[in-house]
Amino acid sequence: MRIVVAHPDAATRQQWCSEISAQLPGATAFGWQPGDSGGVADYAIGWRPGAELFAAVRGLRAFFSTGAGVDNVLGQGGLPADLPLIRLEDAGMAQQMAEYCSYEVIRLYHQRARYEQQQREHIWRELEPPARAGFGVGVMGLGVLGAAVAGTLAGFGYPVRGYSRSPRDIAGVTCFSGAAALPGFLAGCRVLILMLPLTPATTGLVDGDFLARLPRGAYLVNVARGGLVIEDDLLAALDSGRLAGATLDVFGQEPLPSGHRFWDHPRVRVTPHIAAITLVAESARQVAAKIRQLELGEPVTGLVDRSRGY
Ligand code: NDP
Ligand code: OXD
Repeated sequence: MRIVVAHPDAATRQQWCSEISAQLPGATAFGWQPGDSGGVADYAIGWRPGAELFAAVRGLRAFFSTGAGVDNVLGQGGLPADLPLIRLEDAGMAQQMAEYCSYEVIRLYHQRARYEQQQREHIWRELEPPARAGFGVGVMGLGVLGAAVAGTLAGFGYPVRGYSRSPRDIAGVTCFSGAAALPGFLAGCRVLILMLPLTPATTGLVDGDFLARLPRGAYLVNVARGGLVIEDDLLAALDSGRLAGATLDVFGQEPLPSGHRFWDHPRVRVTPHIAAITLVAESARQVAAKIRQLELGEPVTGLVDRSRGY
């Protein structure tokens, strides 16, 4: 069996080849980048593969995304319409995501930015904590990662609400679904965490009208994809103080250009798309297990529904 790894970073490509070879003895794993000749392979694994891969490599039976999101694969074009596209499911990302989001929520609830300011000014003053019952935390997207984030925050005792396309049931989480429920969901979000995939239906969803439905002084955490948000509308809401702040891990353009206003905005916290990084060893174990199932003719989970885009 031949497995091609198409990842833009050479070291990551190499790591995937080693881990997959260790998991599937007998298989030949080889790296590919644009400009390389292709040949024949049974499976491809990659991130932003580009149309050139699919023109160069023949015989593919499935493509495995090295991320949970597949917009980077679908958005590039060239993926044959009948080639199964399989994404990572958790593979160590749910815990990271739950920790990243909990850190932001707990920091806000405990007013750590104000205490840090007080320290700079040598002020010793206890601040009144917000009423917990009024501190609604909304998680938009209740899939593998969103459900873990919502469940973890509910475990901390926050009033957590979640929103998804189809109805979900998560212990301790008030679940909303469908477009008609969106205004009611947003109205109760003191903090809104975006955990949606980037699809035709979610691109640009978070615009001025959407943000205006959040309570005044709400806080946005985007750990999903930058393309969900109309950046100018977000900046306007932050400038006016309608939104108290935003923690942004993902952006329309990555790396975030050095001149972008987000970098220095006093109400914005920026991280470089690290909310949940791909753990190669764990992910390769998951991909190898699915390859073994496919080889046996068994169905696998994580198959992307191309009509939905996730
Ligand atoms: P899943 O596919 O498991 O979950 C997606 C969720 O979003 C589902 O609950 C789905 O609803 C919901 N959804 C999709 N479209 C809509 C819509 N139009 N309206 C309402 N709800 C919708 O994805 P994961 O949880 O595994 O990952 C989520 C995203 O996180 C990824 O797509 C990726 O973009 C991002 N990500 C970011 C990382 C980072 O480091 N910043 C790392 C990893 C992932 P339903 O339940 O009805 O299907
Ligand atoms: C992913 C990501 O989709 O890293 O896994 O963003």
